[in-house]
Amino acid sequence: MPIKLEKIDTWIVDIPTIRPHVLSMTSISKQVMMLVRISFSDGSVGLGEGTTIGGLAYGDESPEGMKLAIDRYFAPLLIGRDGSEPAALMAILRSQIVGNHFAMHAVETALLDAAARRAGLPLSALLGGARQQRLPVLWTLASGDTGRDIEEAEAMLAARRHDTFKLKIGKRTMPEDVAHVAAIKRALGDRGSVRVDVNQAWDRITARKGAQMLADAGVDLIEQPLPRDDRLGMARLTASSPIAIMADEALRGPRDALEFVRDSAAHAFSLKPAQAGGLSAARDVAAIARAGHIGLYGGTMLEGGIGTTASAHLFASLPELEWGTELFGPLLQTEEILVEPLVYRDFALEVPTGPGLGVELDMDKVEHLRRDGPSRTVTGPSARENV
Ligand code: MUC
Ligand code: MG
Repeated sequence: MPIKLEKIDTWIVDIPTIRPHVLSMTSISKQVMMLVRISFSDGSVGLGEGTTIGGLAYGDESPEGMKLAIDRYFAPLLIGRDGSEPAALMAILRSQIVGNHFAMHAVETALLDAAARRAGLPLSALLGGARQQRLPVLWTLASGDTGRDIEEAEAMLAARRHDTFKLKIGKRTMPEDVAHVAAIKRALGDRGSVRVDVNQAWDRITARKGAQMLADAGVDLIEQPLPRDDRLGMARLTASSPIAIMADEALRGPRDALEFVRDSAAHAFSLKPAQAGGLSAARDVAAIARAGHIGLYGGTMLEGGIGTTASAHLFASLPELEWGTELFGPLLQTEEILVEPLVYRDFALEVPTGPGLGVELDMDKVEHLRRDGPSRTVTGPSARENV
């Protein structure tokens, strides 16, 4: 019997971060999530999330734009249809809607979550099955202050939460940034591995010099040093750099992945399901990376619990993640919106094993935090500890 897709709810939720998070293009002190809930005639529901960084500063879609796109354009294409075949519904959306990768990802996650819950299987089972139940997770040091970053890294090491650190650079001059990174790497020594994310801020000559200086400072990898449209620059840097070059913002789906492989324009890919256009598109990116001998890294858009869990199911199903993951988004937020928080222990995230995503939204919390909700006062436990 067909299971009718009856209703799509979307909410925007604002959650402050535990400290300012400074990237080359913007600084954030709150994270804005667009949450989706899809309800079906058999009583089943599925959850999804579309989250980006700094409104429109990072990518082409904003949370408000995603909500509008889903309410106004996605929902009429889906409501009333048989909801039991997520791939068929996604094909309808993709035939009628151009781009909108983050919104597509949120809706596909909700469709797959509901299908997996109905089947009584974890979402990873619909993606081929989990190969691992614990994903290594790094932490991003991005306070903008060297001393504070070192203190933060020491606290994470002491708590056995993270031993790999990504430093956000690109806001200051390259030599200032390298001095900042080198000071942190010196303080951590062999206890912590360090990599950097330039978020597109360098030009070719700066990147060439910077790669050598960062290699000398003991850094392992440079993420998206050049503008996202400079693939030739990335290819030249990949050929000359003494340390690994990773593509992030430049990868917006399987086609970009294929061209990066063709042009040898990266040593590693940051796999981001939202940027790719959904979990199935991201799985295609991963397959292309493997075929092209490109290392994989499980990236994040600093999503909350729903988006982070969706990525975790995909990443857990991949044969290899040479560069680990950065699925720490919920830990950067001061409020927990899941009934049971995700478990981070011994430098890893434990992938939920229950049906679907295996996590539930705390709807009281969502009601309090949602932008158009009845009240914006939060009463539950707040102010997440730093570690
Ligand atoms: C990015 O560019 O990778 C992921 C981790 C983090 O600190 O920022 C994001 C975005
Ligand atoms: Mg990045």
